[in-house]
Amino acid sequence: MFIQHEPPVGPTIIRGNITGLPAGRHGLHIHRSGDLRNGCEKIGPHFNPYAKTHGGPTDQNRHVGDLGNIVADASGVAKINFIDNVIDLEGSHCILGRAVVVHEKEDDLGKGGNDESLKTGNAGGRLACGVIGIL
Ligand SMILES: [Cu+2]
Ligand SMILES: [Zn+2]
Repeated sequence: MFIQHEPPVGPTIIRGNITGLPAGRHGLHIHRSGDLRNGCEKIGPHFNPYAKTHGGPTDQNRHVGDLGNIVADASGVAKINFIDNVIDLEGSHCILGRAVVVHEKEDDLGKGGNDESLKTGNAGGRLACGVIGIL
């Protein structure tokens, strides 16, 4: 769930449980498109309307879609409850209709020291994705 009380003003709350994951840290991103006609393959790169490099959620230099990592426990459950100050539910940072993605690996938040780190955080394959819709 993405909750913003007065869009596009103020933080967006991100909350929920994701089950069935391998234990450990997994990158969480908003990718540009919500086209799930071919699984998670056609959703494009990280949502990045300002052509910035990849980063962590609290970095000045980040894609709008960079939400950092979630952590799955030994039973494969990631309990998510945090806020983000960049994504919005209206306006130019609007994430509605785009895809939220859980990655195979940990996101290095742009600090991996290679080109891929500044594009994807070396977060690896896409384990799961979904379109962000309106409740
Ligand atoms: Cu991603
Ligand atoms: Zn990114």
